[in-house]
Amino acid sequence: MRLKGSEIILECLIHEGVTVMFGYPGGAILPTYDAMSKYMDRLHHVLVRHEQGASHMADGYARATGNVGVCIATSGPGATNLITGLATAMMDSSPVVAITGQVAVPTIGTDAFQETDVTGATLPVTKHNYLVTDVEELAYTIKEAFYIARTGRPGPVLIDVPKDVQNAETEFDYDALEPVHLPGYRLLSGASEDQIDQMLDLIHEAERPVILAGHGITMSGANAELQDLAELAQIPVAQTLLGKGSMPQSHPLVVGWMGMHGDAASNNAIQEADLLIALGMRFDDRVTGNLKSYSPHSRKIHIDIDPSELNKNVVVDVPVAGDLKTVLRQVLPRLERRTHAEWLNRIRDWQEDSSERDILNHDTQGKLMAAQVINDLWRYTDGNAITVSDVGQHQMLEAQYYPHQRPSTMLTSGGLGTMGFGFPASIGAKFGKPDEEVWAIVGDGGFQMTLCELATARQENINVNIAIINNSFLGMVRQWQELFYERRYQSTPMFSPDFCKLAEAYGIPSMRVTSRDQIQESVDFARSVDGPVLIEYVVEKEDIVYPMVPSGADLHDMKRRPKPGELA
Ligand SMILES: Cc1ncc(C[n+]2csc(CCOP(=O)(O)OP(=O)(O)O)c2C)c(N)n1
Repeated sequence: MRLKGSEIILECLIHEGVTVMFGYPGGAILPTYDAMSKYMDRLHHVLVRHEQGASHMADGYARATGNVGVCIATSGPGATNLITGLATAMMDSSPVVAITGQVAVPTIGTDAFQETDVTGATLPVTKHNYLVTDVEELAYTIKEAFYIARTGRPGPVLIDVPKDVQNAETEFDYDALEPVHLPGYRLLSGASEDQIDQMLDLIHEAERPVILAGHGITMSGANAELQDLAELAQIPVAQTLLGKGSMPQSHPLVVGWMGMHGDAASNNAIQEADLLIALGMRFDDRVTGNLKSYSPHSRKIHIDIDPSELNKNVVVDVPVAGDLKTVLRQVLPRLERRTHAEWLNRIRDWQEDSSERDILNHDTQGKLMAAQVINDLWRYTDGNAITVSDVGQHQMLEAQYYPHQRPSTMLTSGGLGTMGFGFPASIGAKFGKPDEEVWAIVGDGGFQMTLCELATARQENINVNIAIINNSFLGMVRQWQELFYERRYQSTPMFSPDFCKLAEAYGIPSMRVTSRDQIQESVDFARSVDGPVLIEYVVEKEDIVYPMVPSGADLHDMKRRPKPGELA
């Protein structure tokens, strides 16, 4: 059938399984917007209020579902507004396809109105990108883009389509498209027999092993294999921020989270381990602290789908480039049972020490603490919501106080640490998982970066619950100023609008919570609203997230909350 480029774009999206896309129109993408009216029964377009929101929504959709999220924007400023979201998706290996309009091919390079070198600008923040200058290549390019976004180590892919290419006509037959063939793009599967032998030897010999479970577990669908490995050989599991939920948090072998604000028990275990089994993680500096003193007594196995991650930050004994699920399935049949009772007891002692220091076990003299809010949200949502946190203290507290039992239910910007991600990503997540309860957990600072999407939430009547943890500060930066800059609070005290009045202006129901006994009511209220709802939790202004490994310090050198009765 003969179709225009604009129609081919939308046909291809449908063939790729896309049902919703997040975008904002403009001159160079107008032909594609014009064509949308024909496809509205199969493709829902969500009109955002800022293109950054579109890229975060596509990312939130992708993280919640594992499917590719799609965002769409016009040339120039529309495309450049996507960049923060693409970089966020890139750092966390999230499959996103972005489609941007470009000025017509003959005007490229003339500084035409709203022309930007979008492929140049997004090169470092995409897994791959394309400028399509011939309508004959459009359909295959889109097919290839989806393939690249979702295979191997997933990531964002951008397709820049000049306006005249959208208007040009050609024959379209999706089923007749060539299969994707990419010389040099090798999809990895299993490990060699030799590597399996080496891994098994190290695991069987180890007395103090620790599994480091990363985001790759869930992306590879290796959750059951992880649990089998841990249970069979009785190996404690420490998780990265994005690895949370890879195994149920309540599982007795899950020690907790690792790194800068991770559980002390995990960090201590890593430092004292004689074997690290790193699965689908990348030894980020927030996870390792000082590399020179990182886990000094351990031998190390590292399995990752991306060979460039191996021996990048931490040199390991057995590097394995492969798909985690496949590799673990090779290991499991030959794995011998182990007990490690002494090692697990030692870890339990560290956990008991942590619970004595826990703010939840302190008398907070009636003050409402952010940790209490988040822990109560967990309690009253039965620990079963999808939470999408923004970046800052509330994000770290979410990771500490909202234990997740299922994969892909704790979404946050880990690698880039993008403030403004949480709220729009929660909208994307809810589109992907309409039957799940979705909470955006955001700070007063980050929420103000993308709060224009309140209008999107209202227009779509999307049922997201927004929890603003309002401490009247850019809290995490204030924390660093308190600890490392002698309390010089430069540019961190924060004026905010009356969030409840703001919600009202958007026609969104809201509630302000100032004491702990209102939290249950706030959750009941949020659940009773069919559509967006905003709850502002006014919390203690100057609290510190403990434990904290200062930037670049040794992983065991944690600042800890004093036990009750101890002086700070
Ligand atoms: C886009 C962006 N700008 C700046 C930062 C640096 N930063 C990290 S946390 C933070 C403070 C966040 O404050 P808020 O959103 O109020 O959350 P809180 O820490 O108080 O929970 C800042 C400014 C960032 N991560 N992202």
